[in-house]
Amino acid sequence: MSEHEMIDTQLIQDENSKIENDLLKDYESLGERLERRSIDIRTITAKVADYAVATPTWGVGTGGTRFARFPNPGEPRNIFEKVDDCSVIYQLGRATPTLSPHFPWDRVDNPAGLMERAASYGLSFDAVNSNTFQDQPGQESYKYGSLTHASASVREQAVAHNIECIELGKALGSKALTVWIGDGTNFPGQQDFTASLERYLDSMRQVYAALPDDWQIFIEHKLYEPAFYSTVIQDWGTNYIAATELGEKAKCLVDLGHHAPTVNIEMIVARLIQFKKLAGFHFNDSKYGDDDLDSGSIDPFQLFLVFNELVAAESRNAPGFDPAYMLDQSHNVTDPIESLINSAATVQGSYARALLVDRDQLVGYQQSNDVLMAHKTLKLAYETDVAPIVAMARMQSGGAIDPVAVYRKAGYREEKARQRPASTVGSSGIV
Ligand SMILES: [Mn+2]
Repeated sequence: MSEHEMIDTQLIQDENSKIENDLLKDYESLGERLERRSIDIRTITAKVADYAVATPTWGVGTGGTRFARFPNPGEPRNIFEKVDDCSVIYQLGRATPTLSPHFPWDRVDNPAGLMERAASYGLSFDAVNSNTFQDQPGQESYKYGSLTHASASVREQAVAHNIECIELGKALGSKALTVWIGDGTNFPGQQDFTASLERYLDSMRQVYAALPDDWQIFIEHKLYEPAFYSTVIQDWGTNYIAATELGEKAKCLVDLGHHAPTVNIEMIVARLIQFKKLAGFHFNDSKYGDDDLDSGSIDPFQLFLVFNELVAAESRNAPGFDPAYMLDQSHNVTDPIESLINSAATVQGSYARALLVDRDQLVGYQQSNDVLMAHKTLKLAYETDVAPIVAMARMQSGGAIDPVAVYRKAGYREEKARQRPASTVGSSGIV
């Protein structure tokens, strides 16, 4: 357990005690129904309790759109305050023991002090993220690209930033660098497709060479935005090619919002697992063009189908299968702490549902081409209400049965609104 907590633990216990009996009844009832399907609810609960997803430090700031940003009161003003907010998400929800920092936003002179602050809450650091999609004061501009820029000096600057991120990450105990670039074009003819990818590979080979032995590099693709005609690392195919060209330590990161509409993401996940190139996930959801809506808020069935592939890989001990799980969301109209608590629970719930799939039965139906029953096998798991399992896992781990209700009752946001006067400079969330 951590040394200190942002939310009064007595409040959590008091609130839990009011609804604990209801939870026990729901849990027992679900346990009986699962027993009829030869599933032990306690085994599932233990797995769900062990499941963890990283919180993005940028996620606790208010996001925005290209039109405007409407800041929440009490926004964190620096990485230490972001860590404080992330600790609330972890304390109440118990699903998020790691943080994924973003540089240069989260750069500190004293990484040991930052680690200490995080550790005091029981938190540690996951993959670090570089940023070459935004200009920093006194630097050459990334307006026309970064790792793929036509100018060698801009590429060198972008490579150096990524190598610096590895150094900063080492000091924080991270083991992976996630690289997403905004590079691409808005006009046909603006750049040569082949030359820009070749420049990307040359730059990334230099970053790759700086990786410690026990580190990995996660490549994140994105179909479009900020570039609107072409993106250099636009899809999982180019991502896979780049990861294969670079070597074993390079893998492909799947951000759920970075695909064309209607793309079968779960199938991409299966392919990457099969060829040992799945780095992990940035969980979020998407309806049209936005890639940072709350996980499972738009298409929870898709999230379940992704987890169905993950659990299938886990149950057959797929070689090299060890994905990193992270949330990557931007919260424009909700309290980011509430959204992240809720999203982490949604992701856990999708994992729980996927654990309920009767895999032997599924294989049998697939072998005999019983299409309807194969589909119904998945649907039975998906349609099971797993909320009592997720709540029980949370309570047994010391969290709140109803974390959002406790968060509101604790008055954390109101307290921070008083302690953190609104900043007039910059923004602390992705826009
Ligand atoms: Mn992402």
